[in-house]
Amino acid sequence: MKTKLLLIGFFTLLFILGLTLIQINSAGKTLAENSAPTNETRPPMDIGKRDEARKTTGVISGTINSDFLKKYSASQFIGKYPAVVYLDKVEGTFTPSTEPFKMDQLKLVFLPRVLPILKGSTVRFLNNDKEDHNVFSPDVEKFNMGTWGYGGSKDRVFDRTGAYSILCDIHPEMIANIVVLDNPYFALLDKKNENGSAGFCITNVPPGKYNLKVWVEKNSDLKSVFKLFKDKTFEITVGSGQETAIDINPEKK
Ligand SMILES: [Cu+2]
Repeated sequence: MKTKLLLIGFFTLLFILGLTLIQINSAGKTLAENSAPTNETRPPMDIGKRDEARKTTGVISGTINSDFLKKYSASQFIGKYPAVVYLDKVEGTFTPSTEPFKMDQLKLVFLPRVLPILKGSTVRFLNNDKEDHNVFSPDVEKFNMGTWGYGGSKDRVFDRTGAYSILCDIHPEMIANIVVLDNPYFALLDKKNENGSAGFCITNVPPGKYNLKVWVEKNSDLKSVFKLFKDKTFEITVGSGQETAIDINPEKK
């Protein structure tokens, strides 16, 4: 009888322990999902397509080692550097997603700070602040979308490639960037690595030889970094089913 009771007690404990572990695990996951950057822009691929893509395309995984990273921390820019790594001149026609990308205005900040998109994509500008905001850009097509208040939104299609500073004429400190690109092979420069470099990863790249370029926000104190990368290209060859690594240092000849 005593052994039976002990056994029941033991299994009940195991059961409770199991439940607690599951809870901790799912809580951890939610936390990670919440802190994930909001500007992951590509829609998810179904698994069959993804496996196929893995066999026929390649991945570029790189790091950028530059003094600029030593000066700036990604946290200054809400988790990501205001920089985009992209492939220049890739042949083919690319269809933008029909889903609009979102750029919010919250606590007097544009979110995300940098939004790279494929040409022809739509951006939905939101306002989740209790005060009015405006959206305008002095770049490329030059536009002013007007001013609106809490809960409102306006859409805009970006048909011309180039980098647009996104500003608000009510709050001069507000800034974001929309980088309109000719092809979908681009990535945001991600968080800082332990060695002081920053990482990026471009997936589903068709095999071939490419020129990789880096765009950096040209405003404020990043102007010098923008110039550093402006006319630089970095050659890279991508093989199918392979991951190609590249280490970029713009200061090195
Ligand atoms: Cu504003």
